[in-house]
Order: sequence, then structure tokens, then C-alpha cells
Amino acid sequence: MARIVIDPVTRIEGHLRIEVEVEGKHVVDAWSSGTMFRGIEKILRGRDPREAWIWAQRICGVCTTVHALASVRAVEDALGVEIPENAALVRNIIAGSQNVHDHIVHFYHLHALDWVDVTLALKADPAKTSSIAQSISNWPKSSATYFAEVQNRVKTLVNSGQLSLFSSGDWGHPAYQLPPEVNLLAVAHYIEALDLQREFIRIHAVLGGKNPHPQTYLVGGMATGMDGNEPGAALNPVTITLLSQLVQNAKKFVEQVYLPDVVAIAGFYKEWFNYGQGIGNYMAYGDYTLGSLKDTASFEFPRGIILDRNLAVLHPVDPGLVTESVVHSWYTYAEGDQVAKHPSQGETSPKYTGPAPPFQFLHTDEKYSWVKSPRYDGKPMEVGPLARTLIAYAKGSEPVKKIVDGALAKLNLPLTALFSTMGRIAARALESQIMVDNLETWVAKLDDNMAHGNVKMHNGEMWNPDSWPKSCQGFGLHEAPRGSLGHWVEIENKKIVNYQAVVPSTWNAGPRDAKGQRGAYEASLQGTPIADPTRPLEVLRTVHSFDPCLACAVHVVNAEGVPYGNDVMVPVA
Ligand code: NFE
Ligand code: MG
Repeated sequence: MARIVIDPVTRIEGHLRIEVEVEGKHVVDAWSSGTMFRGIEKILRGRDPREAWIWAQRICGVCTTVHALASVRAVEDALGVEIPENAALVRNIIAGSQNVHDHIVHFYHLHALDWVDVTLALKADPAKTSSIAQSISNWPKSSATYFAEVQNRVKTLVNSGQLSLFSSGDWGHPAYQLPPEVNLLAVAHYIEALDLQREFIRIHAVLGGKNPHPQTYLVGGMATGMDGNEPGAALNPVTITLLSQLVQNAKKFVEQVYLPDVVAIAGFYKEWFNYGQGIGNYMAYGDYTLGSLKDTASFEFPRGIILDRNLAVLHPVDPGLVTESVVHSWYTYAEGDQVAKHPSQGETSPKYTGPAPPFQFLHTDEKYSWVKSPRYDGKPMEVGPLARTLIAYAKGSEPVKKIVDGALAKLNLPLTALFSTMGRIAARALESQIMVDNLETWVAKLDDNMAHGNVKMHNGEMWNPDSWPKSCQGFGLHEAPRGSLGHWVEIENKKIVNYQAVVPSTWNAGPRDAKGQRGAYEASLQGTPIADPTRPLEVLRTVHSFDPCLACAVHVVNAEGVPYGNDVMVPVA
């Protein structure tokens, strides 16, 4: 038995360490550790709830905007505020475009190099790549000349000795299985996706002034001006046309590049539909409505829980049953570390008790992470695009069934294949397709409202703090790209007295709980094959399939500002 440490895990957001125990050629156990403390929940205390979203949004710059949304919803819930339809539309478009942007960046820029050997692209015959490309898609950039040009660009890069963004890959690893031509295709699309994502996210600039971190949220609506007769308004006929074009471009990319690439690459890695199963419990709070968030039945992305991979029964979600445990996390609870606390009563009291540097392994029998362990009704849950897709499927969503069944038929795989590493990757692409269709509808609806003179964007009745109850509590939920996100806020005398965020990557990256139940990363790593213990690429495949964001998961910065690594796991004061 050997223990392998991957620290830092790269091509993620934030600071993640994975320790795995390997017996023979397989992982038999795993520990996931968030290695950086930040503290945004503490920073929020004492502040005006109307500005909470501005601070909370800084939890992360990858899933930008999602914390602003959950935060503003939490405060609206506490104050009993509903928002106008236009504000819901603008929020949906901001969040929906974030979702698609995030999934594209994840597949091409954060995850593809686990599956694609860039150096092999040099051995490809561009004419063959061209015929493969044309056999799977109508995407116009598919000529042999085009792929030869891309190949030359990669050659120049390799010959320069500076691999730049392709440096430090596991090139030549035996687990890479794509033919050279498919590697070249993927590299071409990696580069194209860089341009696409930059262009597409202009949607945030139109609706929110900037990206990352749009600046137009308001408790009670949005501060996005809308006026069909006013060229200076953020939303006018010209900018609506721009939004439509940006959505159309992304839709074409998702349909003609992203989805066909995922299906093509998955076809060469079918055994990865067997690995990485994980916990088997999936949760989604659900999201995306034009009405009240209390009307959960109206959500485009449905709410529900699946237990033990049983798609025949969809369980309801009661946010009152969410808890966080710190039995294996470097925090203390006033009532003792064995209790599991609901976020409305949650506590952020950091206390590092891990080994003093330098050290070889974490004390995984004790506390070993800055991530807490969220549980639903005591059970660990996987959250994210796969959870959402399975829940929508179990609920009978026609568009989701159609697209999932279509992709599985192409790969000749059963539905149960989705419970896997490759299932997570596929779910992200399928969800992007569903989301671009929604974006199209929402932009058209905004246009229609504007044409009918319905330009209301904000309900101002609770804006004056004198109208607030002396004390109140609320929570705001959102389906962020990586999964179910919740913010809980307590307000007293017009100020925030407690604030807790329980975040998608907290659910997935969290450590064991008091009962020893593993978190989603930990559970999914069991059984992972390891061809070469000195280069555990396969472990990265499964960990990356969750699209880890440790900045989100811990949302808490090392006060010394020391760079991160084994030797800087310093106690935080
Ligand atoms: Ni920082 Fe985030 C998303 C949130 S993740 S990436 O999606 O919330 O855990
Ligand atoms: Mg938290």
C-alpha cells in the first residue's frame, strides 16, 4: 500500500490537496483537503445587508456572480421582497451565461488536457482530422488547411521550448487514448474556445457593467436600465440585438463544437463511464423561474434528491435539513465539534490543528481540511451538472430526456453510465445545450417586455431600512455551475449579525463527517486505476470532473500572504 499526494491540484480554482492510498493498480481510499483559509463570512458581519452581495460575490472569480445572486436572494428572503419579472430575466441571463461560459472553460481549458495529449497533435494528418471533424459536425472551421495551420502553431510553440499554457502536462502518459487526429481537433477547439468565452461573456458587461463580478444587483431587483427609446440605457433595441447575437454564437459553438467533441472524446474513453461513481446521492435546489422563488414547481432546473442512484424516486428538498460538520475540518464549534449545525446557526471559527510544516501526509484520522462537511438529513450529496441532469431526467423533463437519450444512443450506453467521471463531463455539455436554449427564450422575453413598455426592474418598497423588522433571517439558493449554492443571513438592527455560505464545492470537496461518511471527491476516487504511481493522471481526471473550486468551498486568505504548497500550511491566527 502506498500513499500518493497531489498538491497542488492545478487547473482548478483555489488550493486543493488530494491524498490517495493505492493498492496494486487501483486507488483504495482518498482524502480531499482544502488548504487555504479565507474568511468572507466573517467579513460580512456588521455590514449593511443591502451591500452583502458586493462582498459575497468576491468569494470567487470563476463562478463569478453566483454569490451575488445567492446573497441578494438571501436578503430579499429575510425582508420579504419579491422582484419584477424583468429583474428575474436579467438575473437568469447573467447566471445562465455564467453557467455556459463556465462549462466551456472547464471542458476545454481546465479538463481537456487530462484526456488530450497536445504533443500527439503534432503527429496528426490534418486531412484526416478534417474528415473526422466533418463527420461529426457542420462547424465551418474544418478544412485540412485550417488544421495544418493549427498544427504549425503548436509546432512553433513546442520548438520554442516554451510550451506556455501546455507546459507541465503528463504528455506521453499511457492513459492517453486518443488518436493523433482527434488530439489535433481538440487542440484547435481549445484555441477557438478561448476566443468564444471572451466574446460570449460580454453579456455580463451589457447587463452588469463588467465581468467578472457584475455590478447591477439591488435588493428588490436590478439596476440595469431598460428603455426602448433611450440609446443610453443598458437595455435598448441595439443591446438586445447584441445579446441575441452573443447567445446565437454560443449556441452554435455548443451544438457544433462542444457537444460533438464531448461525444467523440467520450467514445475513446468508454471505460471512464465505469469509474468515478462516487456517493450515488444527488441533490439540486433547482433554479431559474420568472416568478417567485417560492414557487419551486416553476423552476426550469427542477429541485430534488436522488438517493442510492435510484432514478425511480425523486425526493423533495427541505433546506432546513442542511447541516455542516467540522469534525474533520480546521474549525471549532462552541457546542463541540461533534455537532452538525444548520447554516442559520452556523459558525466560522478557524483553528488549524494539522501537522507543522514540513510534513509528508496530513493527519487524515483527525482534522485535515479547511472545507467543512455539508450533509443533507445526515447524508453526503453530490451536487452539480450531473445531479441536475439526473434530477431533471427523473422528473421527466422532455428536453433533458431528449438530449440525454440522444447522446447515450450515439455512445451505445445505458442511462446508468452517467453515474461516473465521464457522466459528469457529458452532463455539463448537455446542460449547456439546455441553457443556451433558455437564454434565447429569456432574451426574447426581455425584448417583448420592452416593446410593450414593461420596463420595471426594481421593487423599492423595502429599500428604506426603517421599514425592516428589528430582526429577521433569510436564505438564498442558486444552482451555480458547480451545483447547489446556499447563503444564510441573519439581520438585526439593520446590520448583518451572522452570514453563512454552503457552496457547491463544499458539498463535493468536503472531508469525512462524524460518521466517517466520505465527501463526493473522496468517494468517487475509490477504484480509480493508476497506470503509473509517479504520474497519477487518472486521479486528476476524476477530481477535475467535478470542476473543483476551492476558493468557493472555503471562502475563507492566509493572513501572511505566503505562497501555497506543502511548506506553507501555517496555522492561521
Ligand atoms: Ni468558485 Fe462556485 C460554482 C459557487 S463552487 S466556482 O459554480 O458557488 O463551488
Ligand atoms: Mg461556509
